[in-house]
Formats: sequence, C-alpha cells, structure tokens
Amino acid sequence: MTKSTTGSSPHIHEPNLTPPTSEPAFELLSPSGNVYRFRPADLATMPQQSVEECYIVSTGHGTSGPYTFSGVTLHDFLNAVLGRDVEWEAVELLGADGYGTGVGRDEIAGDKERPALLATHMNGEALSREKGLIRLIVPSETTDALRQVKWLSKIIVRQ
Ligand SMILES: Nc1nc2c(c(=O)[nH]1)N[C@H]1C(S)=C(S)[C@@H](COP(=O)(O)O)O[C@H]1N2
Ligand SMILES: [Mo]
Repeated sequence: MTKSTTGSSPHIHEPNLTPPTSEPAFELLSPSGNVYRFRPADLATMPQQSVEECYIVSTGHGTSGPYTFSGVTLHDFLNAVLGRDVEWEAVELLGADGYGTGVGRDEIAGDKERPALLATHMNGEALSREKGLIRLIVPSETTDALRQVKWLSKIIVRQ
C-alpha cells in the first residue's frame, strides 16, 4: 500500500533523506489511461513562478528555511498537460520512495498567492537530487512538512 497523507497528526513519519533513485523524471497518468513523462528540462519550457518564505517544518529534525522555491505551479502544469476541459477532481503525487500526498482541484485552483509548485529550483539554484528534485511544494502546509514530497515520480489524476 502507498503511504499517502494530506497532513495527519501526530506527526509520525520519519522522512527519507536519501534519494531512492537518481533519475529526476516523473510520469503523469491521465484519467483516460495516457502516460506522459516529464524531465526538469520539460518543466523549464512552462511558465515559471516563485514562492518566497517557505519553510520545511519537520517536527522530527527541526525547521529549515526560509527558502524561495521556483518552478511550475501545479495548476499551470495540469492545465498545460490535460487542457481545461478534461474532468478531474484530485491528483495524487508520489515520490520515488512511495511516499505521497493528495491535492484537490479546488485547492490547486484556489491558492493564487502561494500556489502549490513542482519545484525545480531553490533560492535561485537548480535543486539537487539530494534536496528532492523534482519536489512538490505546498506552501499552505506550514506545520509538519508532510506534503513537501521529494523525488516526485508519479502524478495520478483522479476523476
Ligand atoms: N519522497 C519523500 N518526501 C518526503 C518525505 C519522505 O519520506 N519521502 N518525508 C516528508 C517529511 S515527514 C519531512 S519532515 C520532509 C523533510 O524534508 P527535508 O529532508 O528537506 O528536511 O520531507 C517530506 N517529504
Ligand atoms: Mo517530517
């Protein structure tokens, strides 16, 4: 079974610190069964956005940051890949170690000030694989870092 959470309490997840694979590509599985593959260079061709003052708040090993994360918003990415007329309700985002989180369509569309990002850069520098490339950043989560998924390997679109 996949470990998946939208942020649970108490914080019992011990974070994985070592990249499980070296390849920073990920796949998107569309509701119609299509599979699309993306590398950091593919995301670089899409509109870029930065979110400042992000913290990774680990209740186990302390808070790090502030960071400015940059990349493509999940909203722009999904619109670019799926188009605006495909019906979907939520996406599940999984790291290469099987850890993951879910984000609903309303949440993706609604957070315009500090949107969820597929981050490829941190503080203006290319994110290293060790630091999570490609990393999901959910800036609205500020309490336990459970949604800041490293080593994104799969986005499953749910109808
Ligand atoms: N793929 C993946 N992402 C993950 C985790 C994990 O185990 N695997 N742990 C989460 C938790 S519980 C924490 S505290 C943070 C730790 O992020 P850091 O290593 O950048 O401090 O990553 C989050 N993202
Ligand atoms: Mo954590």
